[in-house]
Amino acid sequence: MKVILHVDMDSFFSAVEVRERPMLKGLPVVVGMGIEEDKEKKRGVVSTCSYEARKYGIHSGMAISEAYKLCSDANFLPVNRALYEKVSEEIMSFLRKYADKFEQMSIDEAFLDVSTKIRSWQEAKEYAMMIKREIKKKEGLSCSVGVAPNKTIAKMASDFVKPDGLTVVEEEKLTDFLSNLDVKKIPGVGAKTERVLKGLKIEKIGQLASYDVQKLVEKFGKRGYKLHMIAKGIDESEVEERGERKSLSREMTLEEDTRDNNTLIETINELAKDVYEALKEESLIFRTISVKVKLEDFSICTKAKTLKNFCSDLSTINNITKKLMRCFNEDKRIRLLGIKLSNLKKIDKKQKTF
Ligand code: TTP
Ligand code: MG
Repeated sequence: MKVILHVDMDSFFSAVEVRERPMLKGLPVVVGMGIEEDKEKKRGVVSTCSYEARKYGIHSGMAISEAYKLCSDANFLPVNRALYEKVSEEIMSFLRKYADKFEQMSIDEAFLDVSTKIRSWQEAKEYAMMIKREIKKKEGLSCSVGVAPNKTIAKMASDFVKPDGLTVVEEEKLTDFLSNLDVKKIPGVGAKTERVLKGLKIEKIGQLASYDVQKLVEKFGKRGYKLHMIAKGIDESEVEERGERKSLSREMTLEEDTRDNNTLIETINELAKDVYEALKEESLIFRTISVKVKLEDFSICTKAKTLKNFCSDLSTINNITKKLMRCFNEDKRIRLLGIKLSNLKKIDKKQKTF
């Protein structure tokens, strides 16, 4: 049998802050950007908050000023990212030991494929309980765990009971679990998709599962098919360890060797756009840009620039590649152009604020 665990820490940033300051235990705590610079709490955004603060309606992504209106007595703390990253690393390396295959999804969540270690759903439940206990003992933090036959259902299961939850969805109970959940519980279904589905009179996952798949494909393209599969509880994706990427590059061989400036600029613009899209897709930021040129005689030259700060915007990629291009003042015609971004760093995908 296939058994996947999804572990997600509870109110992660604020739980770490509370652990460091036990006096805050049981109180509303809001962690957010821009708090230290702005005593009036007018600017900045909530990164997360304790469950006590959530009772007042405060949530991630909300303006600090709004959170302040909802609960002015809450403890407002600045983001101490280095600390959360250190705690996250400890948790992840601990979790990795308990998995056949391990995949970290963000600063506070991971998938564990534990299939070879488990022979029944009861055993799977006990295994998850042991992991929860160990994290509590080692880190003093609580998490919620979903156990299921695949990744997507495991993720939905960890969200089902929170905080300190444990939800096991056995293979045979998949349909029961899914059918009455709102479609927005499917990972990746945001307000926009939810609205479109509502327009089709689809509100529950059960309705999505029995909807004509062709009509979903007409509306959403390939994604319609994927949504339908997930609604039926099917997800074949594997838990995969993500190796750290060292660089991201795109190259293009020109239709013919040329020195024509317009063609070169057009190509470099296209490459910049491609590499930028890939950077965004993988939630990376960069410090170094290189431009590679292969000449008509197949000789290769590269020029690179390393920036002072990490960067992720298209205009910087465009400006610097153009400047680097000017350094190639050979007479020979150009056969191939390439852009490489390196010195990469991962940012948190679900994080809207830094
Ligand atoms: P989440 O796991 O989404 O939230 P959480 O752990 O705070 O709460 P929950 O108990 O519901 O899991 O995100 C993990 C951390 O990522 C969170 O503690 C703070 C950060 N984060 C942001 O900085 N901005 C955001 O918009 C979100 C959603 C999270
Ligand atoms: Mg979390």
